[in-house]
Amino acid sequence: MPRFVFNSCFGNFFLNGKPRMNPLEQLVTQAHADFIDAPDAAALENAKAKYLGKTGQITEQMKGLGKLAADERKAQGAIINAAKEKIETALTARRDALADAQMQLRLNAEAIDVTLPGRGRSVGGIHPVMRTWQRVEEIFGSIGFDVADGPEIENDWTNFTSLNSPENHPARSMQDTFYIEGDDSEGKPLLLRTHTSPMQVRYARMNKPPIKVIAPGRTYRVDSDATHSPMFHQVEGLWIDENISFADLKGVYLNFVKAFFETDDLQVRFRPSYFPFTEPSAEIDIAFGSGPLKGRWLEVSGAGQVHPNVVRNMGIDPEKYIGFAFGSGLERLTMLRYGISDLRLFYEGDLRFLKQFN
Ligand code: 2U9
Repeated sequence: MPRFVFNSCFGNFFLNGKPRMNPLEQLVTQAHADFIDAPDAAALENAKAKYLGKTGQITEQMKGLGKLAADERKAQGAIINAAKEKIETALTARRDALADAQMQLRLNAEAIDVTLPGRGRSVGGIHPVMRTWQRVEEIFGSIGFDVADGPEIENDWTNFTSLNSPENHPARSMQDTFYIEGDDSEGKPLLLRTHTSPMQVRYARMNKPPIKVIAPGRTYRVDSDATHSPMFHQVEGLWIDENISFADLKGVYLNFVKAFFETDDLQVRFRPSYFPFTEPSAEIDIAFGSGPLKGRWLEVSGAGQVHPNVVRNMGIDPEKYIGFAFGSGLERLTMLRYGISDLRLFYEGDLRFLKQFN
């Protein structure tokens, strides 16, 4: 029978008179070997449970301490703790080694060839609607029109009331409006402008006649299909002076469409219409004398003589001053110029479409 003799001071064991590793040292050595053998993190955690888990061998040794006398418990406790620390150190070392190996595998698999040539940055281009916006500003600028700018979030008075669409007036329902939560300082609703006209009202209130201005910009209406987008672009024009007539409107607009479509071979006609802010009002149609759209009347704009109420709301005396206004959709002008059939193409961000304009 082998006879173990335990020296509690040094933890040394003698077997049959020869020095031997004590059971705790053996446990540490075994744990170390088991951890090294663990091929991955899951196996390592299983090996850990064998020593440090609830029923692990170190834990069981700890439980046994309760049966020992106080001074022996202290000495034996220190020895078990020392063994436990060694096992934990071995565990951490193996965990780190496995994590490093894992990372190395990933680095190898995801290696980047830094010698490959870069992809480069392609040059962006101007959106076709923006191109139209720029052209419109250039053309009207060349005949003395200023360009107005203003907020896209508007108040009720500037967007509707000042433009002869008082509250509860049926004309308001002509434009389905996006309202913003919360009111302005006077408790009136805030909204996304439904047209660019409020910019012109603001401009006219800050400038004296003659007023000669265009207002291009984004506008918003609750509308979405192949021919309507909830956000779209308009350009409106306004000329107010002491003696401005429909003849001036016709001259200015004809000059614009000829320059914009780069042809003199077109006709313009006015059809009676209704807008709350103009009286009389008209739709403007054009017809090309050649090209794929030859001979077809195409609606390009609304227009009219500015209503005296609107002139008054701009802070101008309607008895002395008179003028015209017009409004066109920038998308519509762009579609006619390039022969685009679906409005939604403008907003899909498809480079195959957009690249054709640059
Ligand atoms: C002020 C007074 C009057 C601008 C006008 C139109 C007619 C018009 C539409 C064209 C296509 C809007 O984008 S669209 O749906 N616009 O028909 N706009 S007269 O009248 C004004 C503007 C400002 C102070």
